[in-house]
Order: sequence, then C-alpha cells, then structure tokens
Amino acid sequence: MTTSPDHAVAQFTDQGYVLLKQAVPDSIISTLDAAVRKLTDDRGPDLTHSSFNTNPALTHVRDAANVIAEYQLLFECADLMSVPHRILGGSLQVLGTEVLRREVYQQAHERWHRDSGPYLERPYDERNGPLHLKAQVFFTDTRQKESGNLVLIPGSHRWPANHRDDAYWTTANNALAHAVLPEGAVSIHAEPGDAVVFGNTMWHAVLPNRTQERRSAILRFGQAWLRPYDHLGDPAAAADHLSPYSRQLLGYHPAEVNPVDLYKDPTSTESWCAR
Ligand SMILES: O=C(O)CCC(=O)C(=O)O
Repeated sequence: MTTSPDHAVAQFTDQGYVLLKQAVPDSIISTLDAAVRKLTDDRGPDLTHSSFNTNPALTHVRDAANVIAEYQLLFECADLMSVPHRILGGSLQVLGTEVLRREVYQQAHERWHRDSGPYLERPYDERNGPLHLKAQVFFTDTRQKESGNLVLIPGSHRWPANHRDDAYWTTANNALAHAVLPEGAVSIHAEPGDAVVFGNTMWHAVLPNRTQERRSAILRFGQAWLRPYDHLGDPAAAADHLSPYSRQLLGYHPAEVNPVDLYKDPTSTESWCAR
C-alpha cells in the first residue's frame, strides 16, 4: 500500500473515501479473477441475483465468499482490511461479499445513489465511522476514461441526511443521462489490486463502459455490534411456528429479497401503533 493506514483513515474521515493503491497483491488478484471468470463463464446469468439490479450488462454474484473458495484470500490482505478495521474503531464484521462483471455498455452502469435507506442515514460519526462501509477491489484496469469508472462526490458523506429520500438523486440522474456530473464529482481510475473504500452515505454512481469488461469485488463492512444475537439462517431452518411477520423481524428472509432492504424498517410505524 502506498499510503499509511493513518493517512488513509484521515483521508477517509475528511473526504469520505480513500483509494488504496496496491491493497491486494497481484497473485491474489489473478487467482481470484480466474476463479470468478471460471464460475461466471460456466454459470452466466443464473448467478446474477435479480434483487440487486436489472442492468443487463452486469453479472453480480452475491454471497461470493460462500460461492467462490478463493474469495476469502481477500480477508488475509492486511493493507485492504486494516483500513476499514480502523475506520470502524476495531469493531468490524463482513456484512456482504460480492463480485461484479461490468460489460461494455453505453449507458451509466449505476445511477447516483447512497447505499442506504432512511434509517442508515446519520450525521457522520467521527469516532465510530459510518454504519456501513465498503471496499471495492479492482481486478481490471480502469485508468482509462470511459472504463466503467466509479464516480463519487468527496465530502457528500457529511451532507445532511434526508430521511424522506429513497437513496436515488433524481436531478443528478437526469443529468447523468446526458453525461453531466454534479459539481465536485471525482472519477476513480484504479489499476488491478487497488481498492476504494467509502461509506454508505457517500453519493456514487458508475459511468458507461466503452473499453473492456470491468471486474471487481465488493466487501461490505459494518460494526460488529450490528450482529444479531440470534444468528440468521435459511428460512427453511426457521421454526414452523414463526409467522411471516416474526420471520421478517428476526431477519429470516426469502431468497429474492434485496439485502439493502434488510436494513430498512421491516415494519411500519402504523403497524406497530395498530397493535
Ligand atoms: O461497481 C461499482 O463501482 C459500484 C457499485 C455500486 O454502486 C454499489 O454497490 O452500490
């Protein structure tokens, strides 16, 4: 890593993101990339979870650490793991593991959004970091323009939370359709082995890809105290006596749920008041 962990955390705190150069060694990138290509070439679209996205140019594997044995090599990379660990004050768990293949595609791959529903939007907490953060590890080179670049807005992690928004930004997305970016947006130009770390309230999008397929892994992190006391299981393992509502409250969920929805209020104030 070309930047020290202290410097990386300071940049993250100030800007809301940090690009970690060479966070993952080449040998791990090539091993993992080969495994990802083999799996997804063989199984293709049936690995893309419909809950995530309807982008036809994206193959998105969820629960990747369980599906791809080599994925856990990333957990061994101190330069990658130490920065989220420090940002979360040492209280870290892995909430999600993904891999993404983004084909050449003339439209924006992802619209402007934050990774949060209203209940994950909080004023930035200097001491404990964000509620969620993620590290995106690049397998392919995105140093060229128009290579499906991740774009984000430094400082936007401190913008006031809007508890009414739906995590998408209509004005910016209308402009994005005409290739216009919000003021201050920064485009990430990463090479294989680099990782970008940012929190859930950072505004970000992914631009069109006109060069070559872009492949990457995403690790999602959160405070370990978010872990439930009762470990969540396959809905088939939930006791028969649990009602659908109880299952929802306990975190059992049908396979087609969008994981982001698990962090939104599964009930509603009205339904509680009606009891
Ligand atoms: O693939 C990327 O660069 C970012 C993906 C993204 O927007 C997300 O996971 O929320």
